[in-house]
Amino acid sequence: MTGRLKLYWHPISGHAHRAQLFLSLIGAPFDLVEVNLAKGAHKAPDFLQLNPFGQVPVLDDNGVVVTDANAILVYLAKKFGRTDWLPEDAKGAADVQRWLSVAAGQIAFGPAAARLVTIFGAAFNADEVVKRAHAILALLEGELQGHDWIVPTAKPTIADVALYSYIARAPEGNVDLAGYPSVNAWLKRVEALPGFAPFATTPVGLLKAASRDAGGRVIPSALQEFSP
Ligand SMILES: N[C@@H](CCC(=O)N[C@@H](CS)C(=O)NCC(=O)O)C(=O)O
Repeated sequence: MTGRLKLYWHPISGHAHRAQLFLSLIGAPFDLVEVNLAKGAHKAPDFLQLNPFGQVPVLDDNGVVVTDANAILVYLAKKFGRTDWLPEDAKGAADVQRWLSVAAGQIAFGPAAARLVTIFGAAFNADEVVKRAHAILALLEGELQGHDWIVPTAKPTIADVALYSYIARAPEGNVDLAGYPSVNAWLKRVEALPGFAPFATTPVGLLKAASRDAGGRVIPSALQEFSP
């Protein structure tokens, strides 16, 4: 008998949400294990044994440990035979991988970095990361015109899952999504998928007053939560 999957996670991590979202979309039985980033639990020896990078998310599948959000998506799609989310043919797989690279590249260094500035006061040049965020959003806006999903197929793929969390919360990093109607329509399509798991909102950046969270948990003050 095997136990449930365990996802080491933190509520305001977009990378962790990416993994949680996919687990939820495919209906895999899992438990969340909150890693206390504020107290440095991700740098403690027992966690570093799981992930030497000292980062969430980490998936533990009965002793099979998978680190890195995109690697977790691939693992889960393969493990559960979900070729609908990750095609097996050469071109289909390459089309998905292309966007996983964007999630780990332009998204991480654009909207995700902009959010790190407003939530944690990260030492990035705010104007530069916001500019990068708009560059990738403009590209995505073009790609999504006339298509439901980022790989233009009839159904979503793990590429959509990989891109969702940090784009949805881009306003928290002072990245205004108003000029991107196709991106907004795509966000809504993802949020309407059966099994969708909302990502907590943090009232910072453009979300200081408002909170568009599709029913997610609101973290009243991430900064407060992260003070000792
Ligand atoms: N490449 C990793 C990046 C994960 C990552 O940046 N996680 C952040 C939370 S969003 C983290 O744990 N940061 C703590 C640290 O780097 O010390 C992935 O895709 O999982």
